[in-house]
Amino acid sequence: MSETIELGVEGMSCEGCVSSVENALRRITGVIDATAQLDAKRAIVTIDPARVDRDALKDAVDDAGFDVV
Ligand SMILES: [Cu+2]
Repeated sequence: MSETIELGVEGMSCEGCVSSVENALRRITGVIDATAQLDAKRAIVTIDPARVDRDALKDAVDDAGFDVV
């Protein structure tokens, strides 16, 4: 089973930032896929809801240098 969630992400200014956010999210256990969108200032994350600690998503984005809003 999977679920798609949307995170508002502040601070992305180029495609490098987009990749950083995507890579940070994809490393988390239970994340199936992550796509960040520069213009929309968000990340679309497909997760296995039974395995993902949602706080870990926010922490990973924070640690990569961006803010979840
Ligand atoms: Cu950048």
